[in-house]
Amino acid sequence: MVQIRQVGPNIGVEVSGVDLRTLDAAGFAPIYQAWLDHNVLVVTGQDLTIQEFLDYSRRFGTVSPHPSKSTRHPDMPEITMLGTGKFNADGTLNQAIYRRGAEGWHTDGAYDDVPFKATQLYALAIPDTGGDTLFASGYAAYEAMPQRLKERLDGVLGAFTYGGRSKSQALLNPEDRDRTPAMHPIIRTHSETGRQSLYFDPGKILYIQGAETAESDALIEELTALMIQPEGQYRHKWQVGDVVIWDNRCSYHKAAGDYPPEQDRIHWRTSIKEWA
Ligand SMILES: O=C(O)CCC(=O)C(=O)O
Ligand SMILES: [Fe+2]
Repeated sequence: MVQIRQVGPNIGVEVSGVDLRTLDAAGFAPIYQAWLDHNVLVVTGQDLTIQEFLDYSRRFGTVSPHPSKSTRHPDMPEITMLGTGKFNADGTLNQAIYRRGAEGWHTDGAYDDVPFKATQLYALAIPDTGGDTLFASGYAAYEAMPQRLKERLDGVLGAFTYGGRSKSQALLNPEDRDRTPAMHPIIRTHSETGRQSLYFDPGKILYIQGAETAESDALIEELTALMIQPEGQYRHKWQVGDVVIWDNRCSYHKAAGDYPPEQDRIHWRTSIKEWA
C-alpha cells in the first residue's frame, strides 16, 4: 500500500510501498504534489536500472547534463556519478569527489541562467556510518528575514558563479571555468507554489547587484546567518534503494561528508530543469 508521511516539521516527505517502474500518472500526481508541498521527497525501497532512474527523473522536468564533465557517467552524460573515482592514482583521497556537496549549504545550479529545478539521487552503496544529506527550507528562510531586509532585497538580483567568491572549480574542466555570472532574484516566487523563498547560496554568490561592495558583503553575511532555520530542516539517513529529490527553487542542502573514506558511498544523480 502506498504511504505518504511527513518526515520533518516543514520540509521532507517520504513515500513507501510504491514501485517507480510501474507507477502510472494517477499514482504519480499525489507524489508530485507532496514534493511541491514539502520540498524534499524520499521514495524508499527501489530497484532501478539507470534507464528507469532517468525515466522517473524525466517526470519532474528536463534532465540536463551537469557541467562537471569528469564526473558524468561515461556512456550516459545525463547521469552524474557521486562517490566513484574517489582515490587518485597515487592512492590519496580526491577531496573534491569525497567532499562534493559538503563544503556548505547550497542550492544546485544557481550559476546557470536557467538553474536546476530539482536534483535527484538514487543510492547504490551506503557507508556503515555517516554520509547523511541535510536539507533546509528556503520558505522558512524568507519568513525569518526582517522586514527591512525583505524591503531592501525586493526585486534585487544576485550574481552567481560555480565557484563563487572562493573560486573552487576543481570538478570542472578548464574550458568550463570562469563563465559570466548568472543573475537571479534573491527573493524568488516559486513558479508552481506561488510562495516566496530566499534564493541564496553563500558559496556561489559573487555580489548583490546595485549594492556597494561593503553593503553587498554585509548583506551576504546577513543572509548566510539566517538562511538555515531550525524548524525548516530535515536530515536524510540513506538506505540503498532510496530515491531522493529536492526542489532547488526553495531549499538548501549539503552532504555531511563525514563517512569513512575507505567505504563506498555511491549515488546516481540527475540535474533537472523546468520544462522549456
Ligand atoms: O551527496 C550528497 O549528499 C549531496 C551532494 C550534493 O550536494 C548534490 O548532489 O548536489
Ligand atoms: Fe548539491
